[in-house]
Amino acid sequence: MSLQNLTRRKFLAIGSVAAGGAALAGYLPGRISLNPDRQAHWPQPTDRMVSTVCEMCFWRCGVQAHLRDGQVTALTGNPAHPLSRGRLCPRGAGGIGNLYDPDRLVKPLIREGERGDERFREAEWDEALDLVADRLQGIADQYGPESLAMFYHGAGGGFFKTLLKALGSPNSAAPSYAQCRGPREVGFELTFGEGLGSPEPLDLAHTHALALIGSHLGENMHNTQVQDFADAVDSGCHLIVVDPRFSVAAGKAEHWLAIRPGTDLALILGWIHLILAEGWEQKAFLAQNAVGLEALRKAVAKYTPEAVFLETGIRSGQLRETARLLAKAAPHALVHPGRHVTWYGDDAQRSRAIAILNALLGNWGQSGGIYLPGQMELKAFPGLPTFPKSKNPADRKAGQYPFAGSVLANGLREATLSGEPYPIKAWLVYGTNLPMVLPNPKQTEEAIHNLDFLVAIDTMPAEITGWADVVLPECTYLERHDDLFAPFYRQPFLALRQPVVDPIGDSKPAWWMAKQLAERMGLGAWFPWQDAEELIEGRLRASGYQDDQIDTLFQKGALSEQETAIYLQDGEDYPFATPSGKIELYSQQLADAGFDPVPVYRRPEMPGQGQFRLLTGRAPVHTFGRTTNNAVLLEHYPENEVWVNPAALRNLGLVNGDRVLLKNQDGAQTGPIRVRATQRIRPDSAFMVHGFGHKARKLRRAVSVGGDDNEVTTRFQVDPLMGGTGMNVNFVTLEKVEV
Ligand code: MGD
Ligand code: SF4
Repeated sequence: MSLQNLTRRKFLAIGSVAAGGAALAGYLPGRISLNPDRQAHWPQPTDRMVSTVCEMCFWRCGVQAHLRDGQVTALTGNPAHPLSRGRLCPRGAGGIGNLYDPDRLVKPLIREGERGDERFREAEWDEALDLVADRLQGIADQYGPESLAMFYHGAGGGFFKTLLKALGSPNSAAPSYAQCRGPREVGFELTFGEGLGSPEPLDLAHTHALALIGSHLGENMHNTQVQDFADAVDSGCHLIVVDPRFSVAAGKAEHWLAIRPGTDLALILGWIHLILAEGWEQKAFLAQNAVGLEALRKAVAKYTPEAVFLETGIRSGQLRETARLLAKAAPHALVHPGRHVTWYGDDAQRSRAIAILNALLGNWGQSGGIYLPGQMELKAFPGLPTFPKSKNPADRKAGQYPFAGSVLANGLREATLSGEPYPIKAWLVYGTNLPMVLPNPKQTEEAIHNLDFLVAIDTMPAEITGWADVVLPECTYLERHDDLFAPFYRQPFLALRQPVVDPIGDSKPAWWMAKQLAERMGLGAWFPWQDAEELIEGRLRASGYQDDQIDTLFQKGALSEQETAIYLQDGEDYPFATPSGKIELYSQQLADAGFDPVPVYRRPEMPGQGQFRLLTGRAPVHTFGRTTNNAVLLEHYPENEVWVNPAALRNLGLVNGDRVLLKNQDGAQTGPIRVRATQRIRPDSAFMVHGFGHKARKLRRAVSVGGDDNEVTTRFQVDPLMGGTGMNVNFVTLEKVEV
């Protein structure tokens, strides 16, 4: 593939298509009256502006909300916020569609029918909160506080996590760990002594050679990262894309490696072998900073180009050429660590191999490599009591998954099913749609049947709310405060989410709900502030910020410092937080725990005759299932499709546009989904965007639109190091649906 001209403007052009909520006018709920003239929604210099933080995904860019007559007419990027730099991605600009979604939850709901029937009556807050507090307290008294578990995704989850910890339960889990980036964190921790976090400290804009291994930047849209990526491509970075699918990024690449799915670890070990065999590694850097080079060399000797070709289908010439490109550009070269990496169950070891490869390129603390981020000071609210001692989390047996760094959502489900190591009797579910998130959705349903009580806190009547006993309606991110954000980043900053408009209906913010419940349960000491503003100001003052800085934060939405020393000086020592104090190319920790000290590739099961391996990904205008009822965004990507190679389709008598059911190896199936015949995918794989195919009837725009990959994700491979769920291990066949 030759390098194609990709300008930053073109790459981000899609942002302006959805920008400004211009497409919204036709979809507003009756209670909101906006000017039906679409042009009235374009940003105007006379608009009143309020700065806040986006929550359309978890990158958390700075937003400026444009207000006219008390209504949000447009959302644009906040120039004072280091993550948005004045720009939003399409989802950020389309957030207005979430705010004014007529299907939103606006009243507390109490179940009337069977669980899962989606039949509720509306209730006042006092009744709903009394009921929730009463049931949670009763269950904690009967089975112990650890019998309460929480699943969360998003900023407000922290308030409920505090509530559970105050009660004495350690069982709070975010699926963004074991179903997403957990293995990557573990692979990097084992190698460099620290994980990457979010936003990842990757100096993409300055890299001279970049390898993306299944990272579909541009489709997977994290605003700043895509801006940096576009800059790198603009400045002539050598781009290598490893993907069974010709992704958007592959379209810009110098080398597209259309790998056989499941064999990436063989490829990475092959690159490591070649770099070492040719002496292309950064010798001085490794001599100063790494241990285990000789053991690594020995362990990877078998991954010769010929052996790698047999597994991956990547020709030895291309393997050599791409290894050479990376090595020649080192240390300003980067192998992207990915984000959603739960694929095959060997994910922590694959991530560790990526970490090792980066170490050989010597890019730690280097321009165009992995930079050293800083963080602004942010102390806790003064005078909070310490949490009571609790049992160990219920998500694993003693000694299982020894490198897990967080509670496993799948583990809590398992404990709810088995009652081991102790019973889990109630779930609080905040902002995560478990039926579409945890693999093997039947198990989630069974676990819910085992519960005495389930409370869901959501903005939308998503699937999980249909299973709840009580639904508490949260207002959207544009109508509430959340706690402050102070991430690690190249330019340390603090950011503030604050309300732009009043909450619609009777919806309330998470901080208010958690405080109300805590006070009813005698746990008010952990919520000593009157409201979120007092919490925020208390933390800022405790951290030593002055009036003028606090004013700036409230006015501009962000307070930042100058970029700190993000690169190492020549020869500077770095204190790696591993047991040896060095980068561990060979891991004694892993050897001692009975795992491979250097990653070893093992061939995964391959699809049988007539089967396709199901691969999933993202669309630039959607975030999982949370945006697939958003009218603005649906206008740009209305429905997912299943990508299949035309050669494979011909054998099945199917053509482009046919509707099919995907059936998997266990007999599970999706709803009807349209076929997209495309040469851009290998004949052994099928690809679809995750987050469609909703079943919740009250999501009126999203219900039955497209297919839900999770319905055919009945199988998953658990990572033995850390308990993540590899989900790319399901095989599907296609069955035509007559329309
Ligand atoms: P979302 O689908 O974005 O994330 O999965 P989830 O954690 O479920 O949103 C979930 C819920 O949050 C929705 O019900 C939405 O209405 C609600 N919500 C939106 N905004 C708010 C808010 O402000 N407050 C509250 N209280 N609720 C809100 C993501 C997870 O799924 C992740 S991170 C990954 S990477 C995995 N991806 C994945 C996959 O690709 N395929 C399959 N099969 N499973 C997956 N599971 C994982
Ligand atoms: Fe919002 Fe897009 Fe930024 Fe995510 S990347 S926070 S959706 S603007």
